[in-house]
Parts: sequence; C-alpha cells; structure tokens
Amino acid sequence: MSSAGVLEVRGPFPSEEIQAYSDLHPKPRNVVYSYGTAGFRTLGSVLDSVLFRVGILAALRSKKLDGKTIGVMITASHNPEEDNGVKLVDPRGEMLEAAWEHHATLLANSPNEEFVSTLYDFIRDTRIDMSKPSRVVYARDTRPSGESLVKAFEDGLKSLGAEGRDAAINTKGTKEEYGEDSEDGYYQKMSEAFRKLVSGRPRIPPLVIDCANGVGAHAAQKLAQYLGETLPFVLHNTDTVTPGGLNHECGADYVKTSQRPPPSLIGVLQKGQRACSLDGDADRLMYYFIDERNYFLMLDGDKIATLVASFIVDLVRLAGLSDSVRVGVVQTAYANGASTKYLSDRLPVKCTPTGVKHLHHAAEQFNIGVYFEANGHGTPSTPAQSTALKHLRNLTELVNQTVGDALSDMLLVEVVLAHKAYSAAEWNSLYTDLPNRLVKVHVPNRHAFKTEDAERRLVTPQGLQAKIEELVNRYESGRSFVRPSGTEDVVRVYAEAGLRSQADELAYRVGGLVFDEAGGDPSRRPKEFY
Ligand code: G16
Repeated sequence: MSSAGVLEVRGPFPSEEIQAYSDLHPKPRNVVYSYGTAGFRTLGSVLDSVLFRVGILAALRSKKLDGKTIGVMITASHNPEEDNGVKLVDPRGEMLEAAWEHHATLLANSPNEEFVSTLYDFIRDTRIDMSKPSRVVYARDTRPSGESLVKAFEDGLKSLGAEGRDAAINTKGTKEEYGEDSEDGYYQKMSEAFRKLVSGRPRIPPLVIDCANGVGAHAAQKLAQYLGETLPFVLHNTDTVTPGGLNHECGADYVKTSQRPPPSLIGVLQKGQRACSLDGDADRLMYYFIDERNYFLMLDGDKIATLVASFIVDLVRLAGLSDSVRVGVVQTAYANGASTKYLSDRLPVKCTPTGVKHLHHAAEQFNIGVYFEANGHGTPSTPAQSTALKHLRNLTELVNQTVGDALSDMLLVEVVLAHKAYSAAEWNSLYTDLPNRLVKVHVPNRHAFKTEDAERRLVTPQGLQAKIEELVNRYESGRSFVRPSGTEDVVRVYAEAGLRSQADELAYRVGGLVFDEAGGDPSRRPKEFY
C-alpha cells in the first residue's frame, strides 16, 4: 500500500478457484450484456455466465458493505417464459446503487480470458476488503431456465466462499426489524396488520386474483391461509408447471397492454366484482372490473396511487399532522394525463424516468411518498415518525416500503376500499382516464434512442422529437413520448388523446415514425389497430 492509494487487493483473492469456476461458465463471445431498467434481462439460454458473475458481484457488494446481506432475484418478471434475468437488491431492500450497475455491466462483458484480472482490478479500485464476511439471499421465479441459472449463481458465491441463504436478516435486532425472518413470518405480519386495519368494517366480498401462472400463485395460496375469511381469494392462473403458461394471455402486463381481462376470466367475473392481476414475479398489480354495461374498466397503477395517496392524506389530516408531514406522489411519463391533473390539484407530484429504482429515490424526498408506475409497480414509503398514528403504524406493518410486493400492495388497496366503503366503480370514478395506447416497435438498435426530461422528450435520433410534436399537436389532448425499453429489445411508444380512436391513431403514427427513422425489418412495421 502507498499513500497514493491501494495498489493491491486487501485480504485473500482466490484467483485459482475463481478461474476454475469461471471456466465452467464461459461468456458467449458475441453477446453484449447491459444492466437495464431492472437488471440483466434477455434469453435465459445466454445468461449462464452472467449469473455466475452476478454471484461474485453480490458477494463483493456484501463485503463492501461490511457483511450486510445483499438480495438477488432471478426473474424476467413480465417477459415471456424463454427470457430470464437477474437483479440485485441493496441491504434495506432498495435497488442496487446506480454506480454498481456500471460495475455489473463491466464484469458481465469481460472476455473469459480477462475475467479474473478484470475482477482483481475492480476489487482493488473499489477498495473491497476481501477478509470481510459476505452474505447473500436469493430467490427465483418459476421459469424453466431458473434452476440451472441458480446453480451458476451459486458457483459464483462458492468461488469466493460467500454465504447464501433465503431469508431476510438485515434488520434483525434493530428498530427497523420487520418481524419473524421467514416467509411465514412475513405473511403473519402482513395478515395481522390487515386484520387490525379492517376490523369493525363490513365483511369484504371475495377478490379474484390472476396469478399469471407465476410464483405469486404459491405466495397467494399461503397468504390466503393466514387471511381466511377476512379477505377471501378466488385464485386463477395458478399453473406454474405447464411449459409456456407464464404470463401467457394473463398477468398484469397483458391486462395493461391489451386493455382487456385475461381470456380465462371472461365469464368468471361478475359485474362489479373486484379482480386483480399479478405478473410473473408478483411485483406488479393491476385491478379491474366489469361494470353494469358490461364494459371492462381498468384500475391501474395511477388509480392505485390516487386511492392510496388520498387515504394517507386523510389520515395525516385527521391526526393533525398536515403541517409537519409532507405527502407527495411520484409518477413516470406513462401516468395517464387525467391522473396527473387530478393529483397535482391536490398534492405535490414528481415525474421520474421509468423504473422503480428512480421512483423510490424521488419518493424519499417526501415524508410520505406514494409511488406507482401506471403498469402497477409501486408502494407508499412511510417514514418512522408517522408511527405516532395507530393506522399509519399498522400501514407501515402492511406495506412493503422498499421493493415492490404486489400482494402487500393488494392488501393496502383492500384496506382503503374498506375504509372508504368504495366499490370498484366508485374508486374508478375518482377521475376518468384519457384513452391511451402503448406500442412496441422492433428496431435494429434501440440504444440509438436517447431521452431527456424524465423520458418525455427524445434527444436522438435528431429531429424525431420535432416530428412527434408536430403530429401530437393535431390531436385534442394529445400526448406521446418514445423511449427505449430497459427490459426488452424494443422501443416503446405511448400515446393518449381525448378519444379512443385518436389515441390509437396517434400511437400508430408515432410508432410508424419511429420505425421509419430506425429502418427496421418491413415485416415488423407496427400494424394499424384502429
Ligand atoms: C421493470 C421495472 C419497472 C419498469 C418495467 C418496464 O419491471 O421494475 O419499474 O416499469 O421494467 O421497463 P421498460 O419499459 O424499461 O422495459 P418488471 O416487472 O419487468 O421487472
């Protein structure tokens, strides 16, 4: 060591073990990986080396944080079954620190023959003390590729002698302790808080849950046992073993994007009955119902944010805390314009780029920050000082204040509906959504699309933003934006307008502009759908 800095890695660096394990998980030469909106995500068949290296990275992140437990989730969430992915979670449940996303990308792309030396340089430059302990908890969803990817990941842990396990322990013994550090302890805590919050309220009618044929099916079945008749569930799409079933014609993304219920629920849903869809890893939540005229109506993340924020504002006011507790809402560009207008008239509202990692940080600027993406990701973040209130205290027991958990979000919605005595139709009538449409455009290089102003404007390709604006101006209440997805190899186009036909037409036209600009395969040009 010199005064200029650390020249060598502190503590043991087991280079031979790492090399031997790394040889079992070679990186394919022609694939470039990037840490996107929610970690690495691509075809499960090309992720073996990434999982091995993420095992190493997670162990190192833990060492860097003095042995605090790091979380790793192996999932591709809403993506089709052949995809898979992995994301890292920091010790308090928040998404991996942004600077480490860059380290993750660097290690994932290092050629096989350079991996050990790249790793050595990284550990040295980041000043990680290798003699520190490392602890990692991990889980996977039900995708067929998950099992072998877990093995690759465990090899990464083993190569550094790190400890891996499957329960959360960071807060144990601290004032932030969440309860029994087991899966059952989690259900117990949530269901007890739920019972307290709805006690004295009328009996809650059964809730239909579409589990997307994913891991949420297992969780919902267990939670149902704890809740019993307090909140009866009717579970659908719970088949996690039939190949191809995951997210197929079901789940939150299907409902939000196609703006219709999963075909398996048609004929099942009764008029006015509350239903909701989870996604493949059960962190998105989409509510909906069929109204008296037989129309399908969606209660998306924006409607959830509105419902929850208004409830929290009421509680804060009733407790006489309005002057000291600042409640705010965080949205993205995808938020329906009608929701932004409704909320901005009542509360401070912020807009961030897509990805819960961005929303979460913005929500922390408020004393109580409610953040939901329109696609159903989100949660309220309630701080310790609000525990002066009984309900707010119970709320903090109920909600997962760190990364999304659709089941705890669902219980929260049910609490608010019970307190406000709202039916699905009454909730829906808080404001009327502007008709909107989301389109995926397949282009040769989505990275050519760069955005600014919380993704509301394109910077490149040059000149395209002006053409979009020129189009948008022709539609009443028109709004549209374009951004590259961080989880799929597509560019996304969002459009809304005063009339359904106009929103569809605008989305199609902007999609066409994007496609022509990017020069894609003509067979994949967006089709008219209006
Ligand atoms: C992930 C993120 C979400 C984001 C979504 C779509 O969700 O956690 O915050 O909204 O990707 O991102 P993009 O439009 O960049 O593809 P999930 O459910 O896929 O993990």
